[in-house]
Amino acid sequence: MKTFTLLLAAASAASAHYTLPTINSAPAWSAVRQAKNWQDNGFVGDVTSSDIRCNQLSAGNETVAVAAGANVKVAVNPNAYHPGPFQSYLAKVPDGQDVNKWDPTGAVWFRIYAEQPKFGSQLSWLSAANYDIKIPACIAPGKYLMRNEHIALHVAQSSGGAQFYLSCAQIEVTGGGSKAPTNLVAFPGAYKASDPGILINVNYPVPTSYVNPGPATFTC
Ligand SMILES: *[C@@H]1O[C@H](CO)[C@@H](O)[C@H](O)[C@H]1NC(C)=O
Ligand SMILES: [Cu+2]
Repeated sequence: MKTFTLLLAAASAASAHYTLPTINSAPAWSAVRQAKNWQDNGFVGDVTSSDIRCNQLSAGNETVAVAAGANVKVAVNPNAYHPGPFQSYLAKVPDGQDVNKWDPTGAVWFRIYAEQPKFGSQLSWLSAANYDIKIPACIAPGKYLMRNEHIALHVAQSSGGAQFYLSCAQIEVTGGGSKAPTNLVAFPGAYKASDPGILINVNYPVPTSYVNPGPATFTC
């Protein structure tokens, strides 16, 4: 009986996993670098693994143009079912580097979006199939990687329990300005398993605040 219950739990957990395969309706895994979970919908659990960077399986082959100040529509397939925040980061592709292949190691990422829940008798998150993420209007034009993640917190009460669903998209920002991004971080490096937004019981007692993991969000 116990085994049966566990199997059911495992089956429902598996069906609740997801990928982030596209932005702005581009063909799946073209302007988004194909992620290791593209078939099994699995997650990254170790924040010290290099998979926390892009969970990358293979290079991209498209770039989506977006005006600075406009939104990028990030799709989650089927949807970000689990409770937890959506977050987005950018890293500028250095001059002379191939946007399809550049490996964004080191402190190159700045955060542009961090979802906060609504508070009440339980935490309430967007858990959406699409997230509209605004590209800062003041950043320099050029090619960027956009690291999008959903952090599932349903079993995050034990260390290593938080589940990271992520991928890296390739965009070319047009227009814009010249403000230098601040609060740059590396992946791995930006998160610790013990961060209060990663090691957290979201069910009991119901939190009255939530601290997003990562650096302060960059603003223009
Ligand atoms: C880009 O990659 C996708 C996914 O691997 C593939 O289906 C598509 O054919 C590729 N496009 C080009 C132009 O190589
Ligand atoms: Cu799941």
